[in-house]
Amino acid sequence: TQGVNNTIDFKDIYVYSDLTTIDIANLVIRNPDADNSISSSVETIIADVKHRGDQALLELSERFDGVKLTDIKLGKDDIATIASSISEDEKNAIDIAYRNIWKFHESQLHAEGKVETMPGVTCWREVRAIEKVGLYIPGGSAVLPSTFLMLGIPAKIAGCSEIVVCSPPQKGGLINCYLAYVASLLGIEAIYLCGGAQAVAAMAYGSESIPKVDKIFGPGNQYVTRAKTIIQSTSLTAIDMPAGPSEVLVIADETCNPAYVAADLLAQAEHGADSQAVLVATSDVVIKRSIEELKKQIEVLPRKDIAAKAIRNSYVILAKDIEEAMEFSNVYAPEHLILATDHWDKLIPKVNNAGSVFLGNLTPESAGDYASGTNHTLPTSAYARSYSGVSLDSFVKKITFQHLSAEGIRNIGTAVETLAELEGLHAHKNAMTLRKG
Ligand code: HSO
Ligand code: ZN
Repeated sequence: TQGVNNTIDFKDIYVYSDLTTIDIANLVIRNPDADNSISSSVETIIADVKHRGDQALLELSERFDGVKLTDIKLGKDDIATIASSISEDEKNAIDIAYRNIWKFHESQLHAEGKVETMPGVTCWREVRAIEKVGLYIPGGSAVLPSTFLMLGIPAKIAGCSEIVVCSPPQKGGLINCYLAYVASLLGIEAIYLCGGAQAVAAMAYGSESIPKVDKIFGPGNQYVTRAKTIIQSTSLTAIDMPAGPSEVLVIADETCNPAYVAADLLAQAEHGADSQAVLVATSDVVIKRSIEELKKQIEVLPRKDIAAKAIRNSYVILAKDIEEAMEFSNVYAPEHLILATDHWDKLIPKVNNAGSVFLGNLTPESAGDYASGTNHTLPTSAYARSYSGVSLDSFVKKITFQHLSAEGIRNIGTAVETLAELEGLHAHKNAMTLRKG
């Protein structure tokens, strides 16, 4: 196996105090070799779908998914039949996740009050659902019904009037039974058998079968991500967030359980060879024992090869104390942050940049990935410095309203006139003067 790296080791172990600012900046870059070579093929696909619609989609499915479809749309009856094949235990598990995710997202529905900024000047915001949303549910190396729950539930709670779902066809030209079950729970009546960049293009521009949407959500491979970035600036369709490979940063001190730390790192690593699982620990012993555990646990994983590659793409940092560890974490801005320590409560105020945080030794990321209630669609690649994860807010707009009474005009009129005057905008001034009388 010449040229194949079979070792299961992190790229390196660094001592935090030895790192320069430049070293840290380099460690924080996730995909140094992410190239743009796929851009031109994604642009070709988008143009093709835009101009030839369904015909292009059918040909692209044959080329990329190896499936000759006759119909892109899978209807309600087919979905119900496919969904019926899942076991009771599987149904129960999905139902528990569904209820918890629903409960947590429903709690985000709070109305704001009206504010009288001056007597007679009333301002407020009202929430309106984004009317048409598109959910992309990947179906490649892993089919993720959990992602369907994470996107479909807030879309339903928000009250989006049209929820378009695209997922690549499986080999038999259908969809996975778990996706079908989630669709039936959500009352979604159609799934479009369409994946990759072509699905994004279809939802952005519409085709004979696939309706055009206002915003596209969901993770995907490099092609899907590139297509989302392109359509965001070239069509009227928005996207949830820029998405890169998934990542976790675990902060561990002497109160951690190294077996749990290893398990959490591997849970991240099995997502993809380009995933990153970073360990920041406050002691040599914790590092040594966590790595030993990781080497033991990885052996029995069905996705061992993927996980091993991700670990080779990841590193460990030895910090002098938990504060130093937090300092690095805030610069890294991880999608997932696990605080593997009994002293997690005092760290909460120190978390500035992270997508979703898992507190204490009994809180694995898997809980949030599937069933605790929080959303697992989160900002990666340090975007957690400025982006939030998907929530109910992602599916709504907030519209401001205002009303001025005669008293309001009396109170605010002169200020508006003066401001218009100083900006040299006399039509603005006049719109107030006429009303003031
Ligand atoms: N960790 C992934 C979500 C996921 N995990 C889905 C398992 N299934 C990104 O947050
Ligand atoms: Zn996961």
